[in-house]
Amino acid sequence: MSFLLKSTPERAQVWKPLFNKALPELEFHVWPETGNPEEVRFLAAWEPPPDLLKRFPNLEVIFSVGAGVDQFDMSAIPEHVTIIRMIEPGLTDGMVDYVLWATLTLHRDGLTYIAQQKKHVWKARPNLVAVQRRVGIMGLGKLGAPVAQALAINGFTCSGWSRSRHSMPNVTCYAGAEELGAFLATTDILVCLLPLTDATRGILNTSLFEKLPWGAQLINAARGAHLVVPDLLEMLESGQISAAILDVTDPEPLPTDSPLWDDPRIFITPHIASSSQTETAGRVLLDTVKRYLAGERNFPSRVDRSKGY
Ligand code: NDP
Ligand code: OXD
Repeated sequence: MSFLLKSTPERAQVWKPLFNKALPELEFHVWPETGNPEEVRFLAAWEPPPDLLKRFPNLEVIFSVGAGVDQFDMSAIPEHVTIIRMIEPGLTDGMVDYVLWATLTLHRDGLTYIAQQKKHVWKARPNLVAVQRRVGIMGLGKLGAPVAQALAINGFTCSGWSRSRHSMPNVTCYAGAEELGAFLATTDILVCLLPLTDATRGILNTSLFEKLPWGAQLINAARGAHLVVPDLLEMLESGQISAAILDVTDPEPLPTDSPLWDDPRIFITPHIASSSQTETAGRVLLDTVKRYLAGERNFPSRVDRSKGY
């Protein structure tokens, strides 16, 4: 029985000895070396190799080394194969840091001051304090919920929107399509932390932007395909949206001729909001494999194929 890792050399260097020590009976291979393909029961990858089941006919579990699974072609993964994504504290902490930074940047007019500095303009804008700024998080999952909590602790007036009803201290929670309008109407800074599914692709579009208060700002730290770029550009021109921080684009890397690069109201970061941290993610992966081998199947990180996340 074996475990196959297709990821970075840094992760392989740490995870292989970790697994070898804790589970010596499980062979650990690092792609492109696979050992006997018929022995591969577990695969951890960002993008699995092609012809997965032809290559590894006895595969039981695919782990995403990241939080998202939209990069997997689900139709090529048979139902009997369990899909597990990464939920680990390092990934969560990184996202909390990123969204706090992005929210504070927008809250304190950071993009305006960068643009002014380029033109040597000294011009103060009136300040709001955090409680006067309403931040709305789309997606209250493993990342969105701690982000909402952190924003609330930092004094922002915080709300969240998810598919099912959530409840958490100091965050007004909205649920489902019927409450989306009410959520948007009270959101000055909109943060997208939704998974990319058929239901959420292109959700950041004109119709949604028009439901936000005038001059609202956007942070997309989820996936580029959530955003309809021409709609954002149009909303920036009209003033309905005043600024955006985008960590993700479609495609990635963002083509050098994209209009997003040169717009002073847009701040681009190259998909660095957060990532699985080698040490903490390795321990989570090992723990999950141990529990799987002991017969456990209901992991919170198990992907529900009917929902797509
Ligand atoms: P989770 O699956 O834990 O949470 C997803 C949240 O979105 C849940 O609250 C879910 O609702 C909600 N949701 C899903 N579909 C809908 C819908 N149709 N309408 C309303 N709400 C919906 O995901 P994570 O928090 O772990 O991660 C979120 C995403 O962040 C990842 O899928 C990935 O794309 C992105 N990401 C980006 C990174 C970056 O560096 N930029 C790093 C890591 C992740 P409910 O709670 O009811 O199920
Ligand atoms: C992830 C990511 O999904 O890094 O983990 O985007």
